[in-house]
Amino acid sequence: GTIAYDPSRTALPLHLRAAAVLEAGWTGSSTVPSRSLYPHQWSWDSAFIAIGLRHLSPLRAQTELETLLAAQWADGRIPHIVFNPSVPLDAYFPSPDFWRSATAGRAAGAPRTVQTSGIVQPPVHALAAWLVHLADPGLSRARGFLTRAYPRLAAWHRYLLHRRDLGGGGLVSVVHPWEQGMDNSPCWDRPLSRVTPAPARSFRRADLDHGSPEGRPTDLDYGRYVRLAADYRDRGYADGPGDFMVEDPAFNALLITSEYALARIAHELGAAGSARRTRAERLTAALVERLWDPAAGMFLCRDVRAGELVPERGVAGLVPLLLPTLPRDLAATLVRTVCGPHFGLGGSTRLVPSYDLLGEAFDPHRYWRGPAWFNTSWLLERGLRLQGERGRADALRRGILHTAGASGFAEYVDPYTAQACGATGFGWTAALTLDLLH
Ligand code: 9YW
Repeated sequence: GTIAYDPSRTALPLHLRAAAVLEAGWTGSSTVPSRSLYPHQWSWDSAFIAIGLRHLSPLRAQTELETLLAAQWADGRIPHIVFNPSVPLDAYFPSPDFWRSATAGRAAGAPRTVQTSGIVQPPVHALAAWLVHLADPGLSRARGFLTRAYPRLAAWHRYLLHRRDLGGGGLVSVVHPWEQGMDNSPCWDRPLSRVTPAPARSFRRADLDHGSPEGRPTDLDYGRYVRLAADYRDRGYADGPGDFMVEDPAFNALLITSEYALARIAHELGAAGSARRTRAERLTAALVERLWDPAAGMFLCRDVRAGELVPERGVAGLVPLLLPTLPRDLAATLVRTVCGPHFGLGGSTRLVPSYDLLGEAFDPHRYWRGPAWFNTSWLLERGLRLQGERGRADALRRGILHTAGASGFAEYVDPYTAQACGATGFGWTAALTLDLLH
């Protein structure tokens, strides 16, 4: 084959290499997660990418979020993919002709001018908008960035809190593993086992053209993903009880973190943020009440259909370290769990694995079933710092920067050897590297 010039692998300083990755992924209005594997705009990728992009170009970072927000549905949902019309249909599955947002999503208020998926991803956006604003408040005010973003972000949170409280306990449920963002985490195995897979021959996976099968979800997983998404679509993307409903600790902790950011945004715009802060505290209490597992020493997922916690330790259960009103003893327990045998931070691992090192389903190379990812490590770095764990946060920061550079900004890495897996030149890996360098 040909040897392509790959700026992510040269001897340039880390920040220039990271900047080159983001430059290569910029389409003119947003950034692709990966040119090969993910050639459209992804919702939580864009939030993380904007957080890094703000250090290179605050204007581009604002534009990244504005492009995503422009695809918001009238019911408030922010779709997990905004499709690029100039990319061939068969470059990614499921493509726009699967989701049929403009027709199937009409009642839910899907946009007419742009094609999107109909599910969502974790709400990192208000946090991203606030951090982007802080990078250049003068430009942000001059462009009315927050004035325009605020009502959309508020409607997004309203959608989640009012349409997605399927468990009735105040927390948000995801209705598809793709919504939580950790597609094939072992945490979904049990709730997914109730879903009848769509026949393998009824769809064609495009991911296997680019990624190696051992590092990707299985065909059986995909059959279930397709079935769940098609059923949701065929119900007109209306929200209500379904086969798969899970309250996830990372999704909800990110909503709470973004609710605090919305309080700050409201204050910047001259409104009161106190009601949002009170709500964030109430949600934190609900998270503890519904998802904390004292025996595991961490948060677990709640399978709403079965009415029980899922006995699997995923990295999502550590993300509530981000929450400022987490009870002290729980925060201390979480820190012990991150550094203990199940996640190994500072011992056997330098980045945090996506799943329990001692879990039965652990696989160091298969996507969200063990490999370490950079967005979750970035969130935990922030969480450790917030909880006053400066030494551990500094060590994790060094681990992220070293591994990102050495792996060519990999999508994910083997948590023990740091060997690169999936795509290289990956958007949020480069963006969050830039953020940690600042
Ligand atoms: C897929 C884009 C997305 C991420 C998800 C990740 C993966 C899409 O890629 O999902 O085809 O599997 O799991 O979190 O947003 O980077």
